[in-house]
Amino acid sequence: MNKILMIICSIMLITPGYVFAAIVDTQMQQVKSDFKQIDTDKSGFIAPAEIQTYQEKNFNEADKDKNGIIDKNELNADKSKVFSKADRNKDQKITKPESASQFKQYFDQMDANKDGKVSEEEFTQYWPIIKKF
Ligand SMILES: [Ca+2]
Ligand SMILES: [Ca+2]
Ligand SMILES: [Ca+2]
Repeated sequence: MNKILMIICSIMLITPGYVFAAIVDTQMQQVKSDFKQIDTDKSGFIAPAEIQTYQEKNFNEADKDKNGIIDKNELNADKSKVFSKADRNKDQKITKPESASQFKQYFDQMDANKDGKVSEEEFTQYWPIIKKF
């Protein structure tokens, strides 16, 4: 976390405050809209099943030819970095189980207080790191 703080500080030094604020604002809006999208029952928390639904939906969208594997071309077309990280063995192919286990890991990372659900606060802290804005 300190590293990130340092990066943010150095960005602030070289970027005029108003530009920086605008960037952060846009990112925050994106993160919040992602949260709303994943929290389908609008409970204010993301349940494991909800992140799974999100993962499946995104997987199916990225898997253009519907063969159950996201290959190199599909990966490049898919702009969400959350999928490229799922390719553990770097063979430029992501299978559904690979993707599912990656999202389970994201969930565990985000659930900082380990209560089995991800609050908006937990989400806004980790999602930008996971998505690597
Ligand atoms: Ca929910
Ligand atoms: Ca495919
Ligand atoms: Ca939690």
